Amino acid sequence: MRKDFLWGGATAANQCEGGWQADGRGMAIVDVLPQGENRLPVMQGVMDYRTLPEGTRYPGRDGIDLYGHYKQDIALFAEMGFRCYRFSFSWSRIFPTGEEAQPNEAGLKFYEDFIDELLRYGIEPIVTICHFDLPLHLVEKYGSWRSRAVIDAYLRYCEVIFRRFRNKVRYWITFNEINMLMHLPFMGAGIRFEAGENPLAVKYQAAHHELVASALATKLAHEINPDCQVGCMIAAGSVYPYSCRPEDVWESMQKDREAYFFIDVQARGAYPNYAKKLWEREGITVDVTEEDERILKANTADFIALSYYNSRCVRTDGQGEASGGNVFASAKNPYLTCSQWGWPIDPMGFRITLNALYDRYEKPLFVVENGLGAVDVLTPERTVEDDYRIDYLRTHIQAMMQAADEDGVDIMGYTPWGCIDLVSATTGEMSKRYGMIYVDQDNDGHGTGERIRKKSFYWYRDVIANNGENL
Ligand code: BGP
Repeated sequence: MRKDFLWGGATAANQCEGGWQADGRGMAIVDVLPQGENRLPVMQGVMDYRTLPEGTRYPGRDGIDLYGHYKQDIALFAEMGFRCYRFSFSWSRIFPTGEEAQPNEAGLKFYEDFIDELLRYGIEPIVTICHFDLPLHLVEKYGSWRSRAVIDAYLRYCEVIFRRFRNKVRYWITFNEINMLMHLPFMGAGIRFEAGENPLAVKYQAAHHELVASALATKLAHEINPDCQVGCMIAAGSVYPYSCRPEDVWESMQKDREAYFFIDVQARGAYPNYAKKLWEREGITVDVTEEDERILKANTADFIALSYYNSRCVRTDGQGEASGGNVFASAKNPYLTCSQWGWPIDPMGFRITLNALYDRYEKPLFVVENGLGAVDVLTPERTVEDDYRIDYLRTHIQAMMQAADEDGVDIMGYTPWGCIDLVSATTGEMSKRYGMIYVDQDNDGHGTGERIRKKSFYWYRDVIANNGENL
């Protein structure tokens, strides 16, 4: 385990910030993700949010009002002993349409005050530049990342924040879970499909533009501050073959490659042959210029950030049940129990995933999301006895420490997801809680907004104080 291991927590603007109309902020993707049954088709890019009925609620707009509570919330993070805090900037707070000649000073000032508050407590800011977040204007005008124009808009935004926070932010992450573009294209990257389009071709072209943008942002960040580190990030989780049937093993390898594809480019600097072959087979032409190839090669990521919630499993015999509730299709793994949302619980899979990533890339890893979404009950004593969450975190931290101490995987830090309860990305609801801090708010946005320490709050405070030695 590194001596300077960065223990902390993670959130993102799109799920907790609120203040969606404050200080000149422009509309963003999250502002049009509805609550209820229309959420999934909108996130998948197969339903246009402009056709949603009157009266639809958009829970991401209000989040948990971190915007109005950040001093109080950061004080609670400091009380837990956080050494770092991962959060994201809302792009449209800084460039409301993405195309202004000058940034919105009020938006920059908000993040400056926010970062100063963290630094006052000695908490290292880890900033995700784009966490499922894009000014809606860029979606409407250009069709989002399918257009090269969005690379320029992203780089203008990057330049402004890299310069403004040059002396305050040392760790940047270019895109949250970049591979989510393949699974939930509108939520992840603002991609909505038009009739007659080949969705796979659109997604790979958008992915290419994000990859070039990520490489150019890495270059720019290093030019502006040679001491900063820029990471890429994937939704990770090894894919197991259900059996030793060679077809199962082959299929698990293909599924793993869906995520590796992005990191192969971001960490190694070139498109892997298996991707080029896949494009050929699918009749897809991705517009990749020689200049793009040079950019990708010359500007690889300094570290690989990842989220890990669960492993996955594939079987090719057409038998058995599917594991429910996850955006990644998976066969049910009979050796694992599942969360209330059907996500398998697999701490050993975490160790396997960390080893697999480190073997493949030999770059430092940063675990920037992990955790258990669960329904919490506030007791009459106004506390939450979340032993199930403590169990999940304990076993996962153990697995991570084994990867570091016994297997030699270089891990920079650990920031469990949703350290304060926030709006769930996939369900859009509050009832799927990850936090060590309870927020008194229900699925319809009602509640006092009061922040309450859960049992896991005190447990995690001790974990950090002991540097993970006493779980
Ligand atoms: C990841 C996202 C987060 C977060 C988390 C949990 O994919 O990066 O934004 O929400 O998953 O997912 P959910 O909120 O759907 O339980």
